[in-house]
Amino acid sequence: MEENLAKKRLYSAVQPTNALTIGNYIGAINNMVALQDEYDCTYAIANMHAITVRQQPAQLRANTLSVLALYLACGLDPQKCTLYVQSHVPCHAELAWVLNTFTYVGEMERMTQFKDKSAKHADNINMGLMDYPVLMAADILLYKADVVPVGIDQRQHLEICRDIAVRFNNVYSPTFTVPEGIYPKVGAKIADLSDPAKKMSKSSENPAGTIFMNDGRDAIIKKFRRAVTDSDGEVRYDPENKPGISNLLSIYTVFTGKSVAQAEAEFAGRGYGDFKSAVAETVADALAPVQAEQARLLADKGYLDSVLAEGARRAYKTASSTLAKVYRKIGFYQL
Ligand code: AQP
Repeated sequence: MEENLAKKRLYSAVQPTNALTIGNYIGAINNMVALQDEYDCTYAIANMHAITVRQQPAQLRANTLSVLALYLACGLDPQKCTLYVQSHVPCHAELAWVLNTFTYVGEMERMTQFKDKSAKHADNINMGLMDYPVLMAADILLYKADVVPVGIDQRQHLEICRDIAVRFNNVYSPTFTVPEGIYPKVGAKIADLSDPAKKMSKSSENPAGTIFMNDGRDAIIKKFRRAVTDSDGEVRYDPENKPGISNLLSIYTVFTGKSVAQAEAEFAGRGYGDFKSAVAETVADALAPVQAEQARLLADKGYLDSVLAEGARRAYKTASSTLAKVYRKIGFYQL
């Protein structure tokens, strides 16, 4: 499969920082799968982003294959989309360097994720952590993406990517496609089960509030049973006043395909205990076949490597042509 000129281009990525969560699934992967027929899709495993916080090398390597196997197990089809590892395409680092010269230090200091991660990793506030949005802009712009499906937590980074692209285009001539974000209608920000004010995150210090895609049935049921709710007893979608219940409703509707109204009607007059059990059973049932398929794929390293080799080849073709254009425009002497 080569670049499809008839379709709009789409780019998204996930960091192999840990086992993924149902937040990553609902906010990103679910949409990535749904959109793979409609768009010309490129999906990365963002290991260069991952090292902005300290990683165990062996674990990072293992997580990289794990994310690929999960992509495939969730239904991404390597015949339809390009699946690759970010560090296999050197153009990302090269374009990020150029884009750094179009980005202001003050803008990066204001990024919410930089502030959050600086607080969390106070002993390692490295330049990469601050430069994360510029590398992300390079990722997206290299593939001329028209659209980027991400969770709401990435909105600020996507806005800065658009600003950098417009800035560059204004200084030279139109070079970059300015991308639009696609945010899920439900579940754009799945909350931590034990603290609904916090985003569910794969590197949270409190795994009790996080459902990992590889959690077993017992762990899933236990975590949902302990999910923080409220005292009014009504299963109703009201994110402001009932964040815990609304979060569970988002999770339930995504995994069942039911609407919020249908789910509210289903649990009208029933207690939170019933509702939590139903959400837990639904998620456990949905994840079991994905986990089995992921395990089967992980046992076939030869196949996974072949998907990544083909993905890197295709990704490099598009990325290197964008980079060559940028180098020409900015006046880098070419041989
Ligand atoms: N809780 C969430 N709800 C909805 N979407 C989410 N995403 C992450 N958490 C949620 C979306 O998942 C995609 C991949 O995220 P990432 O790997 O780039 O890292 P992240 O956004 O920083 O997610 P994590 O889980 O919190 O990772 P760590 O702990 O490594 O920082 C993105 O599209 C994101 O929006």
